[in-house]
Amino acid sequence: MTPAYEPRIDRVETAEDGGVLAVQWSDGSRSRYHALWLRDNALDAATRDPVGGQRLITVLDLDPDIRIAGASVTPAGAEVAFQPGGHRTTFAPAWLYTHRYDAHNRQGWGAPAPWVQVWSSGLADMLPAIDYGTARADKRALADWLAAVRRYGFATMRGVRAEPGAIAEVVTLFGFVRETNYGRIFDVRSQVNAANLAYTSLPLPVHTDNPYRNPVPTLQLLHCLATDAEGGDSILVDGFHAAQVLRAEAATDFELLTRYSAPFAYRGAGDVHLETASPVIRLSPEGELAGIRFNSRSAGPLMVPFDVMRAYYGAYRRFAAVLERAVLRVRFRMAPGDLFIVDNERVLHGRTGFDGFGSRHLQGCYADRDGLYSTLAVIEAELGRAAA
Ligand code: NM2
Ligand code: OGA
Ligand code: ZN
Repeated sequence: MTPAYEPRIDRVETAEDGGVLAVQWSDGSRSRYHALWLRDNALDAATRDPVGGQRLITVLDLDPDIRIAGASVTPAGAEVAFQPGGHRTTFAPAWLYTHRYDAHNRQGWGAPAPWVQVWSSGLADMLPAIDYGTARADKRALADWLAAVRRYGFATMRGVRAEPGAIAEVVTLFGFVRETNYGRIFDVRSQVNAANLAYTSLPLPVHTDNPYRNPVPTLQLLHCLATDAEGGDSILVDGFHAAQVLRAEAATDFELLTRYSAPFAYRGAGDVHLETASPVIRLSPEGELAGIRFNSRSAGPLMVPFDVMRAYYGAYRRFAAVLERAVLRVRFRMAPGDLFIVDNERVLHGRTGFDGFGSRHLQGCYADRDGLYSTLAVIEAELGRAAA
């Protein structure tokens, strides 16, 4: 972790007739803030509920022409007085620095969030891992593991009792199980007349789960209870890395996959009919790489414009080929008691086929990423640690 800059304010000035506050930082950088934005984001008890921190005012309470009548540096930070209304409030330097929005470290178009670290097959030698007992007993170790999920989009765990239901206890370390039509937890093993190809012994090319669901489950866990069967190795690919490779090699293909929605559908054994659509590569409105949705088994008929269809298939095929590259994939074999968790909007998972006569039994479940990030932030704050 790079040592964090401890923000100090050298000087404040008003500009644009009081419409803007300019802050000169001790590291030489400078950030501008609008008076309207500052008034809206005041952190005092008249603006935010001191207990829960929720905002007490609405945008309609703000004078759109509000101005800064005066500003100065005090030991507590930047003190600002507004007109009309005469409201006076102080912004702590760390808060102002964290929330500076004046052209700073914006990643390039199509790049992931700054905390994301993309990976390739080399990660196989250093898979993020923790022992279940350690995760329960040691908050620091748990925080490191959760931070690995945020950074790499996956992590492994050992020593989870190879018993049905144990996977749900793992989820209580950071959040809640997300129940679906497959149940709270589901058994992944070879069955006759399987309603889902996951419940056969067929190989599963890398995919994200439940692409036909909106909202899509953002985390998936798989826990191994038994593996006597030949085959059935696990495969993981960083979809964000694959997207970056695609962008570097064929920018127009990357763009095509971000520009159109791809439909996905699943009709189970008569009892479900789920469908939705999402781009295969999803960008935020700011152009940040936000999600991957890829699953051949559940892809619906594409409905891109006629003149785009051929090019879209070209892009889709090229991305599928990138996802199959050996240099991008990590392959490992789960043993009973092993578990892995993936960010289901980033890291694709798959398996090699296995001998249907042996016994291979996994249990899986879904959960939500926002809850995991929340738990991580709370533990980091408890430990007095900056976000890793
Ligand atoms: N299972 C394992 O999303 C999918 O259709 C992949 C999901 C059946 C819950 C399999
Ligand atoms: C799944 C899946 C992988 C495996 O159940 O969604 O992809 O190893 N399973 O069986
Ligand atoms: Zn799956």
